Amino acid sequence: MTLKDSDTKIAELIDAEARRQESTLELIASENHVSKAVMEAAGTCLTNKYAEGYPGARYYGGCGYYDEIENLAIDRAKRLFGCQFANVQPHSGANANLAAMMAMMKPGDPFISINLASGGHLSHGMKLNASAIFYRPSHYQLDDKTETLDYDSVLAVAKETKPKAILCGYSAYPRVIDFAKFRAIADEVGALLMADVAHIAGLCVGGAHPQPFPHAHVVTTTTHKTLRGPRGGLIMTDSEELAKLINRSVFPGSQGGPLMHIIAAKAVAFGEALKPEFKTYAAQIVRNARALAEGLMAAGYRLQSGGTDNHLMLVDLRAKNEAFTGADAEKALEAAGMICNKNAIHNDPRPPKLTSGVRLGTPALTTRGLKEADMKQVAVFIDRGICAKDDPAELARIRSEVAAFAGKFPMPH
Ligand code: DSN
Repeated sequence: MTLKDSDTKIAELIDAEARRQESTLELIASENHVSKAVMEAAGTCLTNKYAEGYPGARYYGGCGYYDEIENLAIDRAKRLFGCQFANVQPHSGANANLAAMMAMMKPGDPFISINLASGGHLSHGMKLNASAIFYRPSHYQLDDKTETLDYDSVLAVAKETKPKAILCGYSAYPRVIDFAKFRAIADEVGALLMADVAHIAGLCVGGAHPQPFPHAHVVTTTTHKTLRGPRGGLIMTDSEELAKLINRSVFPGSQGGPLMHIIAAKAVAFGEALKPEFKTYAAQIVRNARALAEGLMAAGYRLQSGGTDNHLMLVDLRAKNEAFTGADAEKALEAAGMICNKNAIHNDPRPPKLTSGVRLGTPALTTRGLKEADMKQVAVFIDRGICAKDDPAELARIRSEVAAFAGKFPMPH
């Protein structure tokens, strides 16, 4: 029985969501549109089975095909990132990070990272997260003038706190990360370097951002952002010793049965990312981000750090109008058919629920085939949408123009 026949309500909601995605412009920097092949693999009979354990060492019978699938996913991940070991079982990026921390540290051990408000992730030591409940985070800073990473601050905080691990990799950082510099600091203080490349993974493997290996001891990522796979996590290392600890920390340390349908979809996505076309895609994401950034700056907005080197940008709305908030902009843009999230700007005086900025990214629009000239048009739509925040009629007009524009760019097939 099809979904439509067995559960009309859910089928209708899924159809409505598909129409929403088609008719809007997806600018959330951490989202993407996966291929039909990835989606197909995720929606298969592989969801039926328990496969606790690892290939060749499962706790259930009947896992022969699952071993082959998981081994393919592992091999492809290793080829993509150029490393020796990969664990493809983490259900999410946060799970991957927790397991990586369990492998690197004992409860109570200190580590350093950037805090959430400066572009970090909640699993990098936000006070309510397991990473801060079980470990002891301290934070290095961005340089106030350049609004980019302050490597002197990384070294100073590392020397002061003697961390077991140094975390780099961020959720809202528009510039290149110098993994070699981080490794030199880690070596100087005797810490392990963990790079959470969730946001930039697709750029790293596509040649549009330096790779974290061989510098990082441990690399974690999600699989669904620039990497364009199903929602999930991944942990890698070059160290056999750490690989054993990582495997143990994922299962049985923090997870039970792996989501084998998702692991199959990860394998498909990794296979896609190994193709030459993916390099073209990664380069286009960055070119599109630059074009969007230029369009927005020309319209009077300020970008944190003055621009972008990767897939995302932080737009400081105050340069356009001191009264504009991220919350208002996010709402107005959604009404106008453009989906993004409010985001704090460095040293933002406004609280996290309000903020003075929005975070915009180009991975999803690039998947739909938009190029630089199209991004200039998107910048015009964004500016019009934000400026019309108190004018529902104008927002509705923009919404229909955006839908017509989006219709020119098909979803992946
Ligand atoms: N929540 C994700 C983001 O939007 O950046 C990070 O995992």
